[in-house]
Amino acid sequence: SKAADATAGPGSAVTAAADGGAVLNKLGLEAGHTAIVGLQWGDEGKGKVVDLIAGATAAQGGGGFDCVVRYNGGANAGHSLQVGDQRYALHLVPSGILYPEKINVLGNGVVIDPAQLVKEITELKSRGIAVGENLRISDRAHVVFEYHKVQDVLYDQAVAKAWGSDKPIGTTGRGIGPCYADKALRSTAIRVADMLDTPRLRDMLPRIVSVKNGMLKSLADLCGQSFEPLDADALLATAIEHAEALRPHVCDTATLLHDAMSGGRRLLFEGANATLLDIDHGTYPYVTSSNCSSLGVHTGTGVPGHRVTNVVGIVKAYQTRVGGGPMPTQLDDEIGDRIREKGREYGTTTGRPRRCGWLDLVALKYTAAVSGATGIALMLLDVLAGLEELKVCVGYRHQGRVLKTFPADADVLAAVEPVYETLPGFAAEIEDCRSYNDLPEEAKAYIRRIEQFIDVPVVMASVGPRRDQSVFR
Ligand code: 2SA
Ligand code: MG
Repeated sequence: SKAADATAGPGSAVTAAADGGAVLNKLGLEAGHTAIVGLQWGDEGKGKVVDLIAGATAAQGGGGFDCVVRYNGGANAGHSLQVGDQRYALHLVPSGILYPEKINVLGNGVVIDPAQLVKEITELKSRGIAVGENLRISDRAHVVFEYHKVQDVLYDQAVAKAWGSDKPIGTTGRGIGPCYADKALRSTAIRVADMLDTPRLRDMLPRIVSVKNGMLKSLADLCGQSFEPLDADALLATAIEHAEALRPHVCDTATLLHDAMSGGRRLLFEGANATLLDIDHGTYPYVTSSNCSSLGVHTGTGVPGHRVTNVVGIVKAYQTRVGGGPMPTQLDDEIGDRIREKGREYGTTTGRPRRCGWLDLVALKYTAAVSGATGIALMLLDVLAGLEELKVCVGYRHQGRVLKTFPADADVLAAVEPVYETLPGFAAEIEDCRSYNDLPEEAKAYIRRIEQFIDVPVVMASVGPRRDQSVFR
């Protein structure tokens, strides 16, 4: 409720009680383990939905979630949470940290940047949030080091040099791709368990740094840049320091989650990035390096597929994309600019302006299927208020034909011409709507068209950043 939002602090029982159990019932999440997954190119507003749901406690009836679990990605994710007048920007720590009774898990599929994680923990503690036994880190997760970040940036530059400016992925520079690449390469990878074993780390890290320095020097040469080799001793000292800070949180998280499920506890999986950025099912090669669709839950945590019965697909009422890669419905006009300004479409992690455009229902139908969405949360609907008409993309035309499936080839996706359907816009601002019936008829028609096209119900719509700015069907 509005009153609770205005007065209660983070994690306070008042906030949880006010919008907890009721929200679960409204979303159809009374039972089962649940995944929250973005169905576009990220920044759909997953953080708000996770926070709404995580706020539900078992005491509120409906049996709330006990564990909030990250399964993919790393510090390339950015969740901003608004609780009362407090704003939190989290990159690695799961959003459930604001509730003292929740266990927050970074699963084996997450890549851990120790410097970033220690920084987030320190900041949360300094703002009065308890971070102890409630944060668990997988001993099997891979660790991001400084050389991964240097490689991330140099590699995109080397690619730009070899191919020209359209080719680079436009990564976040957080070392994500190089860390997952080392995971696949194996010999130069360091997992959290290795980092905690100081003698092993002392043995491994200097050898790895010598290999990395050789490779980074070649990349820098290719880019015509000077390169200062990384200092293995300094990296080792920092890594040992971070390992000590993180040690109390590290465990076998797959076993922890299985024990939790056996004990009747409920799990909430928090996706980072989004389904169109999934390395297998996204718009390859313009993707990130993890399985960000709901499919990543299973490999990224050790919880098998049949255990996750609810998948809430998070969808923005329009389309955005940041970094490289095609986006068929992109608007390079005043409507695109208007959406960017009203929706504050600038990256949480890198601050980059996002490309904006009309909602792409062809892509959404595909991602809803891949991620197995059982319900849709439609976010940022308020941003569309005031537009005379709303377009949605209902087909891709390519070389004179309308494609039957979402194309695997990024060049085809770049060449398609969207087939639009036009719906009437809604003139009135909707940020004060508190129930579905408060919405203008045109907004309801827009919602109905979406669910009809993708054949998944829209269970909630968001009309503003605050918790109480949510309407349910
Ligand atoms: P990387 O750094 O290797 O993962 O970059 C690869 C591509 O993936 C894109 N990318 C993103 N795009 C949008 N949002 C991202 N993170 C969100 C944020 C967090 C979220 O707000 O920062 O919504 O979970 C994100 N992360 C990666 C990137 O632009 C490259 O195109
Ligand atoms: Mg974001």
